[in-house]
Amino acid sequence: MNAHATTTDARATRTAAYATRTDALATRTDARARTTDAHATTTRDLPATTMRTPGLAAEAAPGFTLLEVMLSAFILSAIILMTVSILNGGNKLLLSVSLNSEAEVKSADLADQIAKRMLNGVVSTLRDGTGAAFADGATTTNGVTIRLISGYQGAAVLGETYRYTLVDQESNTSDGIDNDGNNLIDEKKIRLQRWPDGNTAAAPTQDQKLDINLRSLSITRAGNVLRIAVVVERYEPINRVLKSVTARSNVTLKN
Ligand SMILES: [Ca+2]
Ligand SMILES: [Ca+2]
Repeated sequence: MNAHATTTDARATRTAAYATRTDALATRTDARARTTDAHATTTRDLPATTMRTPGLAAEAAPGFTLLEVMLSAFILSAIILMTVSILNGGNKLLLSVSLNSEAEVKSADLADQIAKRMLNGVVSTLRDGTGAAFADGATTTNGVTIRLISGYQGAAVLGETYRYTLVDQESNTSDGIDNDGNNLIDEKKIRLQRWPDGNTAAAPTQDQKLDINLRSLSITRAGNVLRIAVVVERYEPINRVLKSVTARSNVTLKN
């Protein structure tokens, strides 16, 4: 009976010990639970600071507003228009300068051609384009006739005669059309005739129209100086405004 009681006491002691271990386990579980709570508290506290970053991303996510897109498109269009306008203006200017130079070169070339011819020798005869007198101080618009002295045969003067006259280039000389497409209005041309002597009633040995379109020719005699001016016309390529270019060249006669 005592042995049994002792065994029962021992069992009770083990039960008590087990209960104690269970309590300890419960205590550790509680402690772990508190730690978890503390961790949970910390974790819950974190979003209070870190949530602000996702908050900013959430604000940027919707992208540009319609107004912003329209404003950007307007600004871009304005820039493109300005660029095209500047480039176009540059092209107009370049084309205008190029054609202006071309007209000036052609008209100056003709004036120089007449001038150089007169410089070739001493003049024995100087008249206008019709063969009429060309007095000092006078201006002729129909042309000029000049005979250059190349030598003498007894009392006779030798030398070729040149005549430059302003003639119609084609049938309609007032329509302002560039018919031959060389950028110059073709209404008038310079006709060059050449005779081996002073007999301008005879057939010339040379009769041609010089390759330039003119509006007018003007030659003024001032002493032994001839002031030659030729005028060419053309339309501006872009705005179609009629433009006139005048080239002047002076030649001093040897006599
Ligand atoms: Ca014409
Ligand atoms: Ca022409």
